Amino acid sequence: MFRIRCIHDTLLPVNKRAIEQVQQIIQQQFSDITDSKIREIPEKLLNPMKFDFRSVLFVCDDRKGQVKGFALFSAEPTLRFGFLDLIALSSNTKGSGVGAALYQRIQEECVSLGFDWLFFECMSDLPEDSPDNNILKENRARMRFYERMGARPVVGTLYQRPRKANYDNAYFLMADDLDSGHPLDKNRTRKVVQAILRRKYKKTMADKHINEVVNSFTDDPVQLRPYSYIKNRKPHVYPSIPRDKKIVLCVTDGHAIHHIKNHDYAEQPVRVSAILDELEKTDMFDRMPRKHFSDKYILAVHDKRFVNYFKEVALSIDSDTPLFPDVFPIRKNVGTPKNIPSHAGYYCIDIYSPIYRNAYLAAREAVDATLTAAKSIADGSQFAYALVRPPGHHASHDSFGGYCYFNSTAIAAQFLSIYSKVAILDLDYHHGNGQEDIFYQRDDVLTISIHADPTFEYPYFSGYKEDVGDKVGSGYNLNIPLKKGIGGAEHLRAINRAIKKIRSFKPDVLVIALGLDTAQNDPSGSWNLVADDFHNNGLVLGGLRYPTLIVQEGGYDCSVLGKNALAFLSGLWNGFYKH
Ligand code: Q9C
Ligand code: ZN
Repeated sequence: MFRIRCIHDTLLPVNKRAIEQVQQIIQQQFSDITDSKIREIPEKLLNPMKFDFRSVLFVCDDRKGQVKGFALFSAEPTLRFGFLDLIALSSNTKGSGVGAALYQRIQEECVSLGFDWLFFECMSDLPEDSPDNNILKENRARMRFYERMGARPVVGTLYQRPRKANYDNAYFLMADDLDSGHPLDKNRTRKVVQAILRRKYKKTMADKHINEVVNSFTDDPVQLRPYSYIKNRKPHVYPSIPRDKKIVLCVTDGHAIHHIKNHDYAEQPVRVSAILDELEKTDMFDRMPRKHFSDKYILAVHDKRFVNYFKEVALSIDSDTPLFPDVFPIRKNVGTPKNIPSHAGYYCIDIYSPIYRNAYLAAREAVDATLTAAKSIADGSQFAYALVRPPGHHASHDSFGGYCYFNSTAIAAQFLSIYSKVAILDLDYHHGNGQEDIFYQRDDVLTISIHADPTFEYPYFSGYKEDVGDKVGSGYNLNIPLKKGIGGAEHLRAINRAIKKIRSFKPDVLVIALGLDTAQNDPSGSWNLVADDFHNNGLVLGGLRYPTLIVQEGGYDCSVLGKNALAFLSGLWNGFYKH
């Protein structure tokens, strides 16, 4: 058993003992580090700014306080990079996973500080630099370890030229992009290298030599040596994220009672488990139990008679047969309908949305789950995802349709709008007619929907670009209808248009109605988005840095739902925390 902890102060006896052990390890293993440098370590921690960088010591110790390894790390907030000064294991810990755990802890620290690069030095593994065969073997093992962790040496520069006349080991500058995917921009890297050399070799390198090394960075982007020890770096590992940075996840765990067994009914319970299974492979989510919220939040956006009708009729059905509305009054001045099955068409917009006996209970639960996630946003979470069904965005003030009954997205937006300015962005393949209707005459909630053009796609009668809002709400509804068959690039352009509108509105909170029926091969769509496109969409939206509630809407190809949901959500996370 071991733990990794961060030492900020040198006052606690347990910390004092740990630092002494760290100093001992350095003395034993690094013959070129002077005693006075070693003695500086506690002061570095207490007085971080004195040494230009902010220094942090991570130690790995067991329950008895025996130090198994440590990493001394510095952060440079202006240039936004981390520098790993030293990482070492005590002589009896080798091969125990402690090294990897410490290195990953440093990567996480960098990511949580918003850095996209980590640098450090590592002794050359080239035969010409290590004449002694045993040393060569050690150096190669070390380099293999770093490759496995995702770091490689910078090549094509003079960095590894020996620094001191009496000491001829060559050290590579190692770079780890922390999965940011950012290339090493030449000019920024030059500044980074100058900062590193000035701090590390102030006493031994003349300014002139520092500048020579800096100026030797001529490739743009700066090149890294190809992987030579491992074939392919293992695919992206989602870092273990501290709890306060996880995406809050609230799921309708009782949704499966709403199960319409007609073979062509796409809105099936398995949609939720398909997504959940994929999310659970990562450590990115903090699952939150669903709380119960009063009906008043539903009634704040939905008509009371509609809510009562739906509840009474659904609960009164005692068979397993769904009730498909079949007669729709073309005029609504027919008097108040009675709460009887044959009047279902009064509140319904299409033939796709049966009242099933459990539909009310499931939709009610979707509202609770979505409000639970919304409340966590109000309480300060950055991201919260309501993984719910049935969906809601086709439900308007007094009607249901398109597999939707209560508009959870709108109910949550209304709930949040009490505290803050809310923008809703609907990314479902179909127009978000529900929110449009509910907020159409309001200027305090912006509604945007990107969807397939209603001239050829459901819901046909809404979603046109001319519909911009009404009264004070004029200018606060934006419809972006798009053609059949488009791909990720065109879709991203539409998102960027939406982003412009959102920015000028200056919301406090963003609510995303996340339909995944924009995916390639979705049975109800025609577009061609793949996981990378969902990730890119997430990146730009996360980069907006608004606290963001994501509500699951459509998406019916269960073979890709999970992958695409995770791609979008990790995109949001990366967009916020890594850029
Ligand atoms: N042949 C959501 O994505 N079209 N609803 C049915 C059946 C209705 C989609 C066509 C699409 C409703 C939430
Ligand atoms: Zn849809």
